[in-house]
Amino acid sequence: IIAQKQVEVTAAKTAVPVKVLEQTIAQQPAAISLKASIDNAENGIGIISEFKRKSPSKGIINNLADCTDTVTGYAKAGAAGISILTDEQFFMGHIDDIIKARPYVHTPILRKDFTIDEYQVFEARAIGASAILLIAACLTAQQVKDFTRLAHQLNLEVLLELHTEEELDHFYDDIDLVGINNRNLKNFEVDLEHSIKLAEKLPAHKTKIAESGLSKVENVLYLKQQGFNGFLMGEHFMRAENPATALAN
Ligand code: IGP
Repeated sequence: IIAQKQVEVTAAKTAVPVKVLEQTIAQQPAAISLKASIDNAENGIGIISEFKRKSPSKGIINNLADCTDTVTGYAKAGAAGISILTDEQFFMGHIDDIIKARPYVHTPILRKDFTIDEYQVFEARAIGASAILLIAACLTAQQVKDFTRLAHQLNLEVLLELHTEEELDHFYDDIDLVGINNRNLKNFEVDLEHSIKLAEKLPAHKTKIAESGLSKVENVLYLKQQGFNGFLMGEHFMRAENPATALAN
């Protein structure tokens, strides 16, 4: 994945140099805080609903739904945040999905991608995202620090995704939100108990997001009780007959 991503990033850099992104960023309004939106969510349950056409584990999930329509529906239904996959190769996403949807919603948008290069951090801010994803499994602890520092300079928040105990050394207090992926990216198994054990090792005050494999209300309530504040859900909404109204229903 990382090698492929490097190819994508190199092409993007050539097409739109960082200098151009910086000019766009200078004209962007202040980013809306995803952390504040989750922390202030009604009933302590902040849903981050995701727009995802395809994934390596599930294949095509929904490649017909319009991103802007879906995202507008998520926002209307009260999503605390919206996650949009921008990875092209594995998830059939595109930065244009965020660029098009952004003007229609006031909800904070998470740019969901494999961040491996500073360029993507500039790009995320330029397209109007509020937060970026950093996946510990893809990065060194030093890269997490470097990308976080840059993100904060650009007024972007950072969601650090963890899955194993070994990855805990990638966490430090500047991280805005910690996501714990319930899904093991190697065998795609979902295990909530594993996530709960990992969450207990993080500071209690940190905003925590449970990610993946969530479709049942009782699981969300259980995870809330175990200290999670946000819930990242994609497939459950994307497989609905109409993803735009799935959260409202
Ligand atoms: C959403 P789900 O099972 O509700 O569709 O999962 C989200 O957690 C998942 O898409 C995800 C992901 C990622 C995708 C979590 N971490 C990292 C790509 C990269």
